[in-house]
Amino acid sequence: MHHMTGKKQRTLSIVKPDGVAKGVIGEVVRRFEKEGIRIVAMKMLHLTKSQAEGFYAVHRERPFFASLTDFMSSGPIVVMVLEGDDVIARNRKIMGATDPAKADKGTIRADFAGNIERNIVHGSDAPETAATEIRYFFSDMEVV
Ligand code: FUP
Repeated sequence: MHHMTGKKQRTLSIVKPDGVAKGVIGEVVRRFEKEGIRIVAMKMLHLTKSQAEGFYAVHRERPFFASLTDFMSSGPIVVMVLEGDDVIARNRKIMGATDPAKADKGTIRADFAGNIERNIVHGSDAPETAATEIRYFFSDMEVV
């Protein structure tokens, strides 16, 4: 389907440590490509605790912050920049709801996630956060 009036956007996607451990990097990438979303940057890295805290700084007062940042620094992740028309919303639809128990059938989280914390993928939620999150992981030169 062509989105003639859609606005080209970029968003940050992360395959979290549980997704890498479960061997679903390729499956996540396939779901993006199948929808015509372009991957314009990609790398694997293993966050330190303080790098995970920096990424999730907006959540630092939440009760789950310590556990979430322990999890996010527990193993390698794959970070990607996705590009396409309305890609922020489209990515979040492909991901499914934060809590996999509430995620629609056929979404990444419904299919693979264990619980609300270990939920396989991250996706930016708005253009401003997308820009901030992309900058957290990628220099301009690393985005094609
Ligand atoms: P999302 O935008 O779907 O990633 O969800 P949020 O920004 O609300 O939450 C960010 C991350 O915090 C989630 F991916 C997992 C974690 N989280 C919890 O561990 N417990 C909660 O109750 C809510 C979020």
